[in-house]
Amino acid sequence: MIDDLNQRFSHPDVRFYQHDQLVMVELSNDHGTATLTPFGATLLSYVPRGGEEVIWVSETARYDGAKPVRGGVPVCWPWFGPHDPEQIGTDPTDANKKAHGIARYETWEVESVRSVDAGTEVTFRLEPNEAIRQAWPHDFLLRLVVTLGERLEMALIGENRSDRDWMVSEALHTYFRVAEAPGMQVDGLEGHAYADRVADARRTQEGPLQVATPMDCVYLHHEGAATLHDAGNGRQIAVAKAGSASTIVWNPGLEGAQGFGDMPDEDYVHMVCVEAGNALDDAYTLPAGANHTLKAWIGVR
Ligand code: TA6
Repeated sequence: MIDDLNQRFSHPDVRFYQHDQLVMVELSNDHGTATLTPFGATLLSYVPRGGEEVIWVSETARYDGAKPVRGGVPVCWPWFGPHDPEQIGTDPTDANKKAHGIARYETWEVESVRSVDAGTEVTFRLEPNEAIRQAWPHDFLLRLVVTLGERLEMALIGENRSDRDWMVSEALHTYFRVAEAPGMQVDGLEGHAYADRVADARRTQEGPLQVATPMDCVYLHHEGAATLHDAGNGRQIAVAKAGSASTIVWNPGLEGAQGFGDMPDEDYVHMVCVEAGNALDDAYTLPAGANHTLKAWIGVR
């Protein structure tokens, strides 16, 4: 399997290898390194050249192919959060409709590996299979294109191949590794309305955000960039985006982390999710035959 992938997608910047039950793809060029797994098409590491790891992955994460790896950038699609039958417009039925949609539980196909002007690019694709149809009975093609360039670019392209329109909510659920999440400043969200899912309230962000632990907020109609001030690591991490009207900021806090079997209790201090997405009020209709691209760029300075 690994030999086959290394042969089929032979490229000087790319290497496939096995980690427990998962295949890994490592990209490495003058801009840095990035590691992904086709399981969930999940980015697990991004180290810009001369810099340090940007992405948080739990030390106790499982790489068994049964459960999403805790950390990295899980792909949430075609629904974000718990399945909402009214919003998605499909029948509510059963446990097949897992949190954050179907994409992060599936092994995607590697479609291509190539050099592009911006850097080195890998593309994964996902199409319906039996398990997916139990949860999502509509034809689609989903691609994730990741480019390791001056910045790391992720493009999630969803195509409605069915004969009816449906709603999509989604996110590139990016876990950032930071020195100290509690109180960390995030710029760019000021003045935006948000849904606070811890307090179950709607509010407006006054001034720069200071990360609370726990917090679970969906910033609505937010199309600009957000900048994390990771002062303890002497860097700023900017998340720019396109095709995304929501930015989700999440930290589980101590109690939340204690509730996860795949996360050390104290690690909530060293991670925060800042996610490019389209969620809650920003879910959109994807008409039959149409496609939508959600992009995020991660840059460090
Ligand atoms: O993006 C924030 C969130 O939706 C939270 O509500 C929290 O549940 C988190 O994602 C992680 O979800 P998971 O299913 O990966 O444990």
